[in-house]
Amino acid sequence: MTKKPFYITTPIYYPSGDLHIGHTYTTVAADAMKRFKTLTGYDAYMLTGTDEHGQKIQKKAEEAGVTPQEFVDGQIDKIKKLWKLMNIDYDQFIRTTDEEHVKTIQRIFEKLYEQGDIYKGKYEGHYCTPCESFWTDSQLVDGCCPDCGRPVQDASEEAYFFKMSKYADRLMKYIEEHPDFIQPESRKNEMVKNFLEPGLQDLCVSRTSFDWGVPVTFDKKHVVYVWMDALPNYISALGYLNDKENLMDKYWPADVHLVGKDIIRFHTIYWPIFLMALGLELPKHVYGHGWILIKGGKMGKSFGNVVDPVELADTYGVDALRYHVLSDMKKGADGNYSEDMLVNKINVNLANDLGNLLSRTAAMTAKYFDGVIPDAREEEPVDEELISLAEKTPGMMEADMDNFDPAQALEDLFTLVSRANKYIDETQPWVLGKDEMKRARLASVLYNLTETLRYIAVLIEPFMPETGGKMAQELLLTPEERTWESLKHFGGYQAGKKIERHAPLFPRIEKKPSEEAKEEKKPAKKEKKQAKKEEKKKEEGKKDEKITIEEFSKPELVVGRIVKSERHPNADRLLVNQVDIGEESPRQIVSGISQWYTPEELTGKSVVVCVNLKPAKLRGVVSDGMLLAAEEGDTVSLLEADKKLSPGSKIR
Ligand code: ME8
Repeated sequence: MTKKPFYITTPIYYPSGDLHIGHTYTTVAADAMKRFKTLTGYDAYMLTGTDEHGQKIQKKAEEAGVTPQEFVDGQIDKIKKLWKLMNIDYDQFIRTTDEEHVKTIQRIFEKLYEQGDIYKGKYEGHYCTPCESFWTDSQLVDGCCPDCGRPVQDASEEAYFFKMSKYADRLMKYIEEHPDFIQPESRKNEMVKNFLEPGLQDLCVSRTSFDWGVPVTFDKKHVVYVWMDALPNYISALGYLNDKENLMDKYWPADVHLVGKDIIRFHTIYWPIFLMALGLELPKHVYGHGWILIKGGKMGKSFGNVVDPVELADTYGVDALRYHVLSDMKKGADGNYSEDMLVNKINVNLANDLGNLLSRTAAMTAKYFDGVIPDAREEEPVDEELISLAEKTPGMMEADMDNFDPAQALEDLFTLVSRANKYIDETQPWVLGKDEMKRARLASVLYNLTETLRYIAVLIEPFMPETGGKMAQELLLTPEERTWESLKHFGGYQAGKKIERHAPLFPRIEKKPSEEAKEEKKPAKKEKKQAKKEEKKKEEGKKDEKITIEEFSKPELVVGRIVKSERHPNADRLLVNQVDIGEESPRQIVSGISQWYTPEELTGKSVVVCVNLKPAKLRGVVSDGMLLAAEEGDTVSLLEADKKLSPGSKIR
């Protein structure tokens, strides 16, 4: 059966300096989409590359004292290395200096000139070099570029023009008839209101004031305007009007051009009009994502706040970085980057939620079944919710990805991770393990967890390929167990394999939050005082209330031993404790006691633990239980239990 093609592109990057995590977002998102489509059975093809002509690059080369060609040649390796590091599985890397691309541009220019869409005239206006954009007087904002706010240069020169106005009505009609062409909707409205409705002016498509560009074949002192050179990369890569292999029939029209919101205008106005003039179909979708912001502002060299993806990937791992950027950029909105947020996500979502799910399941399988899950089954109603969520998750994620929303797809996947963690709490395998009669049930519980982990391993791979691979390795998944089809019905995991325990998927990161983060997170003194007052009032009221013995037995109290304690990554007041309560692995319990205890003092203490408190996230870290303490004046002391009592002993 021939697979359905899916063609996805990233913008081609200016090789004018180091790429930052903002650029990385577009490429990682495109890669995740390509991999997801491949998983679901498509013949997915991804294009990326570099946009190498134009005044900006020529200037950079002059500054560096080399020719423009030498300058761009010197940048390519670095960019390709970055994509390799980020695990980008692109199919083609195009450079606008490639001979075949240049051919395409020259032929397009000739064709459009011959058919009368391009004509010669004189350009009088302004040019913004950083944006490589022309502006008329009325388009300037306070005399500066309306896109980036920087000063513009006066430009007056003989030039070729493209008749944009001729196609404006057709484009407007197309946008109306294809409401999902420009996504998200807010960007569509912006384009229509700000550019199409006021009317399009003819576009200047050649320059004579510099020469680093594709020469116009019939008028050599002109080079083609850099956007008319860059946009057709999407078709020159497929062999349009050049001598490369013809992939146009297979992949054109593109399924999606993924671009940042700053260049959506070029992709939804200029590009479709050029395509109409060439008699080609328009791309099915143009998706304009937001920006990754730093402290609410744009990232860029000129702002002095670029974040280097190579450094971050080296420090925290590629998948953690991929996860951070993908989950952060909600559909249509800007994302935010901070190192504290990244560390927090690693500790909470990756180490705690996902990593622990795998390690707890593997540890219990090792303990109770010597690492081999037997085929015994004994289902109970509590399994139903987990199973049906696992079966629903692939479809939900597919819909999210078709909606260009990797952040939502990851959220859906991590809902399954949380559900599986909750299932461990509900089924309490460590209790089942104590009863010989419950072995079949215990096997079922561990099977269900392993099978859920298989779903997670397969579904996480497009987003975090290394993690998916590691999980598959630990669970000994066969190629058949890693297919989309195998996720149709819960139960595809072949029992009987002996699982070995591996190193944690994501080790917790010990990192002091920045001073600034600390300040932000401190509750105001006044709020604290008020909360204390209210609590005191409540406590006083309670003294007179009597409760029944049934009510008293509601909290389940046991003896616990603190095996490890550390400071919370984001809150000064809190300590994150690992407490042995006689379960398979220690419980993580967060307590607001750092004012009275150091982590070292706590380690080894026998304490009283309430174990059936609903788990909660405290400043992003899950707390599953509560340590009991007494309060006297301004001091808080933990209730300690006799050291002779073993962890897990019930307190009544
Ligand atoms: O625009 N957050 O190249 P480019 C998210 N050559 N995305 C960001 C970002 C940020 N902080 N900063 C930049 C060009 N980007 C042209 C494209 S395509 C035919 C030609 C995104 O290297 C930006 O929005 O300046 C754009 O989509 C991409 O990085 C490349 O930017």
